[in-house]
Amino acid sequence: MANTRCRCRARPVTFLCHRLLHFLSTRRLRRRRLRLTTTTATGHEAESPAKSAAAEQRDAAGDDAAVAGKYWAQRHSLFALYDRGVQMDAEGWYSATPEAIAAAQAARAPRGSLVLDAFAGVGGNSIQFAARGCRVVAVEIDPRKVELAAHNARIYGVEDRIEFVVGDFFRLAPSLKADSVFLSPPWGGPSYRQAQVYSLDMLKPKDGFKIFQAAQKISPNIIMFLPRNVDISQVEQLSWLSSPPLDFVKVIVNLSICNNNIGIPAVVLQSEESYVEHRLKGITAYFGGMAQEVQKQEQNCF
Ligand code: MGP
Ligand code: SAH
Repeated sequence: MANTRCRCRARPVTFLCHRLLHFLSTRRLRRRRLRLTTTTATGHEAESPAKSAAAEQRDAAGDDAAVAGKYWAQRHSLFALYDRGVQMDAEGWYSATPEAIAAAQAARAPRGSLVLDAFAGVGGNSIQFAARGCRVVAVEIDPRKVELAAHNARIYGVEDRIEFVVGDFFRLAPSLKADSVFLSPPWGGPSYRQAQVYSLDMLKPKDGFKIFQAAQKISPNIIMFLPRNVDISQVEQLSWLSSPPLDFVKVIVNLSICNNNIGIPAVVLQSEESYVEHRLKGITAYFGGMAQEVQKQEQNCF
């Protein structure tokens, strides 16, 4: 359905620097500034004449113009059905997981399982988990985004498999149950690229360790979508947060970790680079049963 190809490779991570290209494209895109508003399928902007203070603030951010132009160009790779009326907001434009990547991430979850999408945004990941045949609880703090996500889910015909919850993941976490948890938290906006190495402390609204710990209380089977410049050694450390502490041995490439078979539930870390049209978009880290699933699927490839 998408004319976008996604290549997800489980391999040691190499950091690709696009900053020069990005700088050049940013200058060009600034000139073609598109306002960041809810946008309809026809490309007409559905912005109300009296812009909210929050919208004004967003528009004021220098990066936003470039982001809007850039992501408008990428709209069909973000949502292949964009032209059927998918709706976005400012943050949605730069945060939605490109559809082919979201589908590849969802393919790691067993069909019929219950997935918690803790930071659901405008629905990019929830929709693909539901399309995979999973049941989804989609938590999102911004009520407007929940409306957009529910609308987008209807376009994909998967709304009956997603339960949308408006709320703060950290407050809701103790009462949530799921077979696996998907984490795609805010990275701090498009300026995440300016960090030479992105530290997990830079994730929002809490640092990556706290986010991971909250998820771990729900399930050890976790998928995390992270910036391509993330400090991979920190990602590896996340799997050591288990209590009681686990012994690990490294298996498969240098990023896969499993327990040493002493009777402690396996915690496995796999990470893969997620590409769209040969462009590295982010790093997907798989933990626990999700990582085992990745290993199984990778082995079946050979
Ligand atoms: P990007 O790096 O801003 O775009 O985002 P691109 O086109 O790769 O940039 P360039 O440097 O090649 O020009 C890439 C992808 O990362 C987006 O499509 C989103 O899926 C994801 N992403 C980006 N941001 C800023 C966020 C964020 O704040 N939160 C989450 N969850 N994902 C983000
Ligand atoms: N994966 C999504 C994008 C997620 S962007 C997609 O493909 O569409 C991260 C989202 O986390 C933002 O929409 C933001 O509003 C939301 N968020 C931020 N803090 C949150 C919190 N405490 N609880 C739940 N959602 C939160």
